[in-house]
Amino acid sequence: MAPDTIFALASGAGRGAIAVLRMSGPGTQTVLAALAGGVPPARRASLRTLRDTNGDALDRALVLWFPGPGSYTGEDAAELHVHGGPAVIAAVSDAIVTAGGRPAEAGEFTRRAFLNGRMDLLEAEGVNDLVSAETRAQARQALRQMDGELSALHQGWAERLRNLLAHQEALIDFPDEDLPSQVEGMLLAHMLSLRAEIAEHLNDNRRGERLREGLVFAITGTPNVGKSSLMNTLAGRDVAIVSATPGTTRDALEARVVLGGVPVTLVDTAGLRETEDPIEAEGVRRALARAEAADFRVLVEVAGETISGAADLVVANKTDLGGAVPDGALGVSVTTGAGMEDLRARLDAAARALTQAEGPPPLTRARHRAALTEAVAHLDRALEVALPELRGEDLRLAMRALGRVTGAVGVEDLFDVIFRQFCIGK
Ligand SMILES: Nc1nc2c(ncn2[C@@H]2O[C@H](COP(=O)(O)OP(=O)(O)OP(=O)(O)O)[C@@H](O)[C@H]2O)c(=O)[nH]1
Ligand SMILES: [Mg+2]
Repeated sequence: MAPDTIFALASGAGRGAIAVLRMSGPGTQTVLAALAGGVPPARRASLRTLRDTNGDALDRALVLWFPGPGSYTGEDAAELHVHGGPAVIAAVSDAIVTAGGRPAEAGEFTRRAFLNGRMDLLEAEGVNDLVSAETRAQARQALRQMDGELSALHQGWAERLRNLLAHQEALIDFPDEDLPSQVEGMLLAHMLSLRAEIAEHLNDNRRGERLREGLVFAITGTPNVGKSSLMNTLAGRDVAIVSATPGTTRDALEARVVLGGVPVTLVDTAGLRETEDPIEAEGVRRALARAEAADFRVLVEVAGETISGAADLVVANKTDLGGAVPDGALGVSVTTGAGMEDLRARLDAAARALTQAEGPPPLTRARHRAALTEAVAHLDRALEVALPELRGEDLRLAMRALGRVTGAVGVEDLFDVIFRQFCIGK
């Protein structure tokens, strides 16, 4: 059965100067004939009057025709750049439905691009990440993935595995030749180096996933040291209640900021102390849990009143009161602003260090990590087993695991999960 012809608003919702409606599917030419009086020259912007079935004018629009298979989806496709008011968008959408189109589901254009071999699963995920990117650093990472850098890495590994498997099978088929012991030695050496390379890539401190998802920085310390004051200053708004009463903050409070080009959720927590008050005790429990799960912990203390605790950065606050800043701590005064520039620079650097990847593009999803971990486990087994037939089976399983990352094999069950995260129109 031929696929439906789908359409969607590809530009943002709401009023705008221009709105882009895109469509894809075998009925695209029919829709263009009905609305625009025919198919304009391919891949060139043409000004056309769009009309409904009664011949009433709906808008004057730029029409772009992208014949398959060279389009984004691999199908016949088109874009209508119409005036961006809700009435125009609604009227043109109605006319497309009348001409045989139906509204697209989330991610349906990119799903078709994948199914038609225009991109692999890693590249499709890169498209989604680029659309969702909030910062330049995230966009850069997404673009590398969309452009196929991560795919090339995986394809290279898959290619080497295929080669190993071919040699392994030759060993099984010609057991009596003279070659075997030499070939087997080489085979094992190659398996070992491939295993090491994939394991090295997994050992990346989750940089790519952290950049994609954003980081969590927890602000902890004893009561009344100025944690909430610091949070408000870093967030640039009044997120948390500040007061001279120790034990003011109970719930963990969050604010989204950008540090070093990375989205960071700052978490202000209850002051840590022994307490009889069950509500405050719950706050302390939550504070400890949030600090434990955070990517980075800022421990605040008051200059001159050193308290030790686990931290990635110790901040000695209230230097305006004259207390000494202990070794290894960063002295600041949230009230006067002294030292705050240094503190921001330190936080920027920490966020960058936690997410920056040198060399090959990093993994960006738990899905990739799980599949590669499985591939390494199969390679380990292949290296251990003595029987060539069994080794071949483990190599095949390792290849399957790798193939699932790019979508080369067995990912039908993943489609809905992956493409549902896309926005409609992508
Ligand atoms: N002198 C001085 N006072 C400060 C400074 N920063 C905060 N304070 C004051 O210290 C008191 C406590 O500030 P908070 O920000 O509420 O402290 P906290 O650590 O969040 O306290 P809890 O929520 O109770 O744990 C308030 O009266 C603030 O005005 C500073 O740099 N210098
Ligand atoms: Mg507080």
